[in-house]
Amino acid sequence: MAKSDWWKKSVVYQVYPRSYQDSNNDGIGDLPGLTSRLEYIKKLGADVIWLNPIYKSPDKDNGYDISDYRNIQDAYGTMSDFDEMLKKAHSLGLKIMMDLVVNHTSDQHKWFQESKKSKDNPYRDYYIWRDPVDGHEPNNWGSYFNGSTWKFDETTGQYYLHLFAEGQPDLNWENPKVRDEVWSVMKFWLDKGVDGFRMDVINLISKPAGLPDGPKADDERYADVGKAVADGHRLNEFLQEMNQKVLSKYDVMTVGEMPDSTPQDAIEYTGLDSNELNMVFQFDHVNLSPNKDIRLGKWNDEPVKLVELKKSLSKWENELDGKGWNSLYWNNHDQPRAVSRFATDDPKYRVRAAKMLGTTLQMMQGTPYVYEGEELGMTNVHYTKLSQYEDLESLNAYKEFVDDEEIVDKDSMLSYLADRTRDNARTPMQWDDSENAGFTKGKPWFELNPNYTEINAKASLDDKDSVFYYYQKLIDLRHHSDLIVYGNYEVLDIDDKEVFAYKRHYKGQTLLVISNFTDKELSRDYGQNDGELLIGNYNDDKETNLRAYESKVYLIR
Ligand code: TEU
Ligand code: CA
Repeated sequence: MAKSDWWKKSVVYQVYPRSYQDSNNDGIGDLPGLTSRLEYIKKLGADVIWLNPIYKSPDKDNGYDISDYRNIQDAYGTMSDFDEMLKKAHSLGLKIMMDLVVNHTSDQHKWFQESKKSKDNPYRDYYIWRDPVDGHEPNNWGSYFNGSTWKFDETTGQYYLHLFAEGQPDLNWENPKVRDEVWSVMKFWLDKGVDGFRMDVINLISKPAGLPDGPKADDERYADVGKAVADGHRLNEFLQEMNQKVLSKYDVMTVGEMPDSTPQDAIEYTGLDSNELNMVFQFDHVNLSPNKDIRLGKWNDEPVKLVELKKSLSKWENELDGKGWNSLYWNNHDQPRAVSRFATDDPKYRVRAAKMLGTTLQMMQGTPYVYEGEELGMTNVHYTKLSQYEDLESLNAYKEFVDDEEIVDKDSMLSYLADRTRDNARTPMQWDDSENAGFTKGKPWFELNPNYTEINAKASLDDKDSVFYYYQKLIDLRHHSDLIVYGNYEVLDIDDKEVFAYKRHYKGQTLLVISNFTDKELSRDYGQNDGELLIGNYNDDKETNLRAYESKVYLIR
């Protein structure tokens, strides 16, 4: 089938359905709620919606533990609600990209329920079972969600592998029957007319032969499982089989979520002749400023240094140019809110800073992703008590590092959680200033960020200087510019600690992008006097003068 590259020209809007819009007042966002908000997403100008998992699930990890791939979670509605949502999206010209979570299932999935019954059950080999070694776990891998990746099961006296939570056993991709099951699930949704997949941790599906121990420091309890498993020796083969058996038959968009992948890996999967995926989500820039104590990993509260951020993003821009394709994101349902993390949520600068970040990212080469609420400049929620958290990653980390191992004190850990928790992204969408921000008339499943009275969609839509309309303009610029879509990338003054500036070049034209990441007034000259201002977050242009969080884009002919 002849493929077009519409996904290179598209902007994706991510919807976390649980927190988007409740339609029946049970406090949980749902599909009819989303359907009622599609015009809003269309108005922003997005082309594609990435929908986080909506399948049947015990919800240990908010839908990333699936117990039935072909049915809708009751709280989200019915299959006919889904069909209606898809139909309306298509009628508005919006595409729907589904989340495909097939590194693991829920432990409540029928396959796992069978698998654990006996060693000779026909489904035994759908998962990864091993005998104990010297009475303990088969190897030293540590789960992404803390503790060992192995869980002992009394019934058969073996351990099963789970890279994430205990309730998320890993599928055995070595088994061709498992792969056929996955292809069949994919076809089920593609034949309904969905427009693509975001593939959850797809670079973890091929485990190393023999499942050997991973490298670890003496004071570490477990080895980093990402380093031990990511980009395994059969990954290319599995992805090519997926392409040949499924994807090649449809004109769809695919993005592989790939913790621990390098640009070289990404080129292999998304390269022009790879026949695997369109693009990957890499993690380098969201993994910056980890704790100095490696045992604590991402748990820290130090801001990212601009020079490191520039180096990280520039590396991906440069290395993939002409060879692969980037996805561009500041945040998603696993990350803190962009404006709080990479700029400031100080009310004095928040709007300016949110627009500055939008400019910096969306003018790069790649497909931009906007996470729900980013277009309003929604902020972190700044929790101070453990009881306010919901996400199992945060709760497990606190338990392991504060209660069990006592390697960090309570106050520091609470500060780290506030800075980095996934819950920052998961507070409900802020629609207006009525009770619960118009998200629900019932009791919300998760406390709202109290700043919804100020920061909400209604206020944004009523204000022509809002972050929303600025994002709308950024998206519109991309839709009308091959320079923005295809141009190559040149970072300027990479060691400048205050300004992120770069150029894009295409067919003799140059785009110049300048962003002041500080609250100070600065002076910089990149030749902007010769350019035509396309967009900026102040109402006038002072050329070489850069005001607090000022960002502007010039076209130089
Ligand atoms: O996330 C993959 C992943 O690597 C996360 O563990 C991520 O590193 C972490 O959230 C950041 O601290 C995907 C999904 O996006 C996430 O929501 C799921 O929990 C996870 O896979 C398991 O399915
Ligand atoms: Ca609901």
